[in-house]
Amino acid sequence: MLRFETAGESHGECLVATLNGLPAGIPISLDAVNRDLWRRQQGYGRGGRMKIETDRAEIVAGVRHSRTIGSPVAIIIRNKDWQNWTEALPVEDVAGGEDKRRPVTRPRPGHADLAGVIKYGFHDARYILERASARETTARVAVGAIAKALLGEFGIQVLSHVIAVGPVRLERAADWEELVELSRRDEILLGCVDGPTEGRMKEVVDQAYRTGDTVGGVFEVVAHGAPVGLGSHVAWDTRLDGRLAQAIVSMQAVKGVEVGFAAEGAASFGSKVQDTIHYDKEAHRFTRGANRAGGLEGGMTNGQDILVRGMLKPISTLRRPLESVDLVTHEPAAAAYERSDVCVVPAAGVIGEAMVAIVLAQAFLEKFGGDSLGETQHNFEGYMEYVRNF
Ligand code: EPS
Repeated sequence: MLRFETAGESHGECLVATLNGLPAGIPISLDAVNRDLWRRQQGYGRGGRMKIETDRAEIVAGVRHSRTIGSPVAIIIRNKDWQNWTEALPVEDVAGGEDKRRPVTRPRPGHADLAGVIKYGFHDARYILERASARETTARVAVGAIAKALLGEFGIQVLSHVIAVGPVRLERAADWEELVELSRRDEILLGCVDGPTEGRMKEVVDQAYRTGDTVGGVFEVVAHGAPVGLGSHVAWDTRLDGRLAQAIVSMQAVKGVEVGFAAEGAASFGSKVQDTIHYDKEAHRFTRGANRAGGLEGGMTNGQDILVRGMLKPISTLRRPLESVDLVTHEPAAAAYERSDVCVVPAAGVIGEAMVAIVLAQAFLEKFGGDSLGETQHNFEGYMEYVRNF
């Protein structure tokens, strides 16, 4: 069973992740991990924090000589901003540091602040927001890059693109080569494959900048090359579509998820929605008339590209703050603001890739197992030969 955990506060010393259950022998490139961390930091509308940080993974266990050795992989990503918070957020409560504390007593609508302070018994939302912050996703992206390394050994790749920012939407399908090209760019605007549409998305972000507002959107994660049969129809918690949905909605600010063309399908007749089945006798394989199911039928992969979309609400920290109430005085007060992002949809796409890669790697290892990469490959190849002869 592939398991991962993260720890770390947004302005603490570092973010930490552990990943346990990988076979030995998977090639790991720190450059590839750091490239995904860099991609997560990009996008038009990112805030001041991204100018402070240059996220880099330090792998401190589980990888030796560039390959996994079967033991838990442990990763650290240091927060450069920590040096500005050493007195405000110390581990030990040293006497005299009280004046350095910056209590947050005006909870932000839409953030974890209010429910968190009531639940955990604080009158300072600092202790909640430090962990609720999407900074935590840095650790998920590092883990996702390791999961991608496993999947890559079996020809499975996971990428993303932005299909909507506010009301501006990409009105055409993107093909896989466009996503590959997008992932190689060294300058990222809004992560949309269509230039004119991306330009209109930028105008929406500019409008949010001008008005002290924020804007959300929709990203799509595509997993290419997955074999038929990952996940299972037999139980609610083995259905892969449900597991992917949980992974995507667990991301900060994501309020909705769509597998394939779900919304469109709900508004159409069945004859227009199902992907017809065909057989290519020369290639010895089943083919489909379309991919509206997003690569998942009955909670199992069907061999087509896996399509999962995340719907992101606008970030809840607004420069022009919304109405709130002071936790101490109970008087009306403007919500807290230090700094924030205006738009994070392209970054969310990269985080979505990580979550999809982790869930797929889990399902992959459930099916094929193996303590070493060679053993996993042997199991995989045997199954693929069986599928070819089916
Ligand atoms: C984030 C870092 C945070 C926020 C953002 C995500 O940095 P700071 O709070 O120091 O500015 O920019 O977190 C939120 C959007 C949020 O609402 O908490 C990051 O690394 O992605």
